Amino acid sequence: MTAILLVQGDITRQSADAIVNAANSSLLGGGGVDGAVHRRGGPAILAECRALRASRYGRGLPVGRAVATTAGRLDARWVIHTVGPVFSTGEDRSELLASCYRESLRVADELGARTVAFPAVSAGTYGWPLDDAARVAVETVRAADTAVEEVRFVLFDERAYEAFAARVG
Ligand code: AR6
Repeated sequence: MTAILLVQGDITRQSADAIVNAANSSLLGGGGVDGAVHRRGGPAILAECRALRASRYGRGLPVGRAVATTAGRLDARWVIHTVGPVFSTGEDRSELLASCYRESLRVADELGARTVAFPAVSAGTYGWPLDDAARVAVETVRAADTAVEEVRFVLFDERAYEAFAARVG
């Protein structure tokens, strides 16, 4: 059984085996969680991301997938970068959002990570409504077959925290 914990705060201040980054396909940084991860984690993370772009992910990391790098100066062993879908009213992309959580946990299992901190993937720049982002996140983690012992959702503000709390119950 994976324990689910909720924390309000900045995910880059967390201590965990792995911290998940809400990245984009370029893997080369951005705003929100991504900006904070690279700012606080330092240049070693970007250097590994560039190496991934030069090798395995020449065309970028596809939406719904996940890949690990060093965590640099963060208080973690790894950063797991995942690319959430942009929210669409015309198309149901929730399976891609669920895939972000499943794939991140699969990568965590490969690494041997036992504690994993997640942000609310896609719920910022990518426009996913918070309540539904929380639903997909919590349902997917609950259904996942993983050796991760603790999933910690780190929510930036009270609104996000409350949305997740309503789902966790
Ligand atoms: N700690 C925890 N949560 C945060 C933090 C933080 N430091 N900063 C923001 N959030 P977003 P996305 C919350 O935009 O929607 C980037 O430019 C935020 O309030 O980080 O998946 C990437 O490079 C929201 O609830 O990720 C991509 O281009 C949630 O984290 C794109 O944005 C996710 O917001 C990804 O967009």
